[in-house]
Amino acid sequence: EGVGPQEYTGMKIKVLEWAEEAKADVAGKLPENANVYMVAATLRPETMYGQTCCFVGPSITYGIYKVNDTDYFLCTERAARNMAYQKIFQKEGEFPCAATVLGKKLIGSLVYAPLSIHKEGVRVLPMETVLATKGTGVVTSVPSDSPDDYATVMDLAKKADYYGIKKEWAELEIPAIIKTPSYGDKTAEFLVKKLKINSPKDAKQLAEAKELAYKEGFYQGVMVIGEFAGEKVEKAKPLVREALIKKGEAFAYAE
Ligand code: A2H
Repeated sequence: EGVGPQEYTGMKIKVLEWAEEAKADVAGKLPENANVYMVAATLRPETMYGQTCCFVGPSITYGIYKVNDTDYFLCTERAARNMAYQKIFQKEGEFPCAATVLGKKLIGSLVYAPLSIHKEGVRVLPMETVLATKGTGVVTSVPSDSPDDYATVMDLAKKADYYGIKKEWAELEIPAIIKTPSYGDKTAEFLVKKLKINSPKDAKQLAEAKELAYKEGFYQGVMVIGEFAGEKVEKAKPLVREALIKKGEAFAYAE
């Protein structure tokens, strides 16, 4: 990546119900009252109202790391190590692993995404393009504002059987989060159509769409949902982040 550290927001996405296949891997390995959070690294905390699912890489191995007596984080080992040195865990430099689970076994788990309009929870779904070497290896999906997320949920809904998921898991309502002069209030959908992106594998066009969406959203965007509706994105972004951190629903994570 570019110069200097990337300042992510680590979203704590609580596991409400494990997928059947994941159950066997976690059974007996965690205290009964343990809270397990999937941690998603995001650069767009102001869009978290629009989370519709949580992506994992199907062939990535995740660990469930002990944060303190009650809380555990699910992420890659690489991320857990970084967090341990950023004093996110109880003991600096230590990241005890309670269990490991392959991404594809997590698919279908029900999780609670803070701030999302989908209060009943969202599903864990596969994203082939998740990199194990970036962030936490977990990506929260905001298809209103991320072209990658939009292209992926469209593909998942289209090929639900192939992916072994329920179609409706990929078809949750996509609320408008940000309005911009160039792309309206459905930035990702607009750019995916404009650049004729047909699949999550259209890497080159998606990189371009990502760049355009990010710039327009940040500099020209106005919030149309939530506590800061009517405010410019530039202003709302750090405010939403602070509010999430204050509520204990997110934390600062850098790499
Ligand atoms: B962003 P950068 Cl609404 N593999 O969050 C692939 N992508 C990853 C990842 C990984 N291991 N870890 C994080 N990401 C995604 C929201 C969002 C994001 C929106 C719009 C654009 C956007 C919801 N998904 O990212 O390479 C995460 O998706 C485009 C900049 O570190 C994270 O922020 O610059 C972003 O990529 C981090 O990308």
